Amino acid sequence: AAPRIDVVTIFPEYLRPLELSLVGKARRDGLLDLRVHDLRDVATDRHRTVDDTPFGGGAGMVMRPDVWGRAIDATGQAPGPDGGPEVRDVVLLVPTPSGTPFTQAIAHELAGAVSGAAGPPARLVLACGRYEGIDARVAERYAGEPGVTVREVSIGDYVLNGGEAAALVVVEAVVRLLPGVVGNPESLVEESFGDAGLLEYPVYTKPPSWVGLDVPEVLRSGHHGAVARWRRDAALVRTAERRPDLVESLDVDRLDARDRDV
Ligand code: 6GU
Repeated sequence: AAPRIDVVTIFPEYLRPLELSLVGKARRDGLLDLRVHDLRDVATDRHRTVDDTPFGGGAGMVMRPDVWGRAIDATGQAPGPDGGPEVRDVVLLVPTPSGTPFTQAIAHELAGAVSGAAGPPARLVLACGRYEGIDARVAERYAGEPGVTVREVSIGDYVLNGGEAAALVVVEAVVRLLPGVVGNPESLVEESFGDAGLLEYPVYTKPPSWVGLDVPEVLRSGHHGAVARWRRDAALVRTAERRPDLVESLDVDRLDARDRDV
């Protein structure tokens, strides 16, 4: 069976970009079983209510745990492609500005989990909250469920109106790491946040001169050793300028000996 991802949201149309480009192609090629669900489908009143006022007072609305519980449980009821029920471990991922930072390392973990890199494949369920968030008992309940891992993650230090845009980010970051999705897996290794923990070096293509700006001569020299050296230096300079926090956490043992005093 293809790796499975379920997204639950009150705005299923918000996830339409997942029909496009690399993720859309992975789905059409049968490399990914991605399903988007409308949270309101499991609401029980005639207004299909999913939220209510916060206990303790305060502004805004909070999403109801009973509605979320039914929606999350329902993602496991959907039969597999063979029509039979599936029992698989679940990673419940909740995008929230109060979460732990979402990183490339987490993307790799999730890709490994859903593709069954180490053991039976897990299902990944993304729960997109709106308003002031989801009643905290939802995370608590599923964290206590055998076979379920709950991860509350933030995609950065800014506030979004809901988890949907973050879910798009998480799905794209994970899906491109699934086996067979990126045609040339070499494009996965030289990237920012790849092995070395550095930002990517600047890249150039034709024309060699544009509006008075020239491509660095070394890149046109055909000297592969010199090109590699230049790119390595440029990556280090760029990282030091833009992300001093990353330089702090560089693993000295994984640096080229020549880089250690740059
Ligand atoms: Cl993951 N969700 C929301 N709603 N806002 C965010 C976020 C996530 N990450 C940063 N801001």
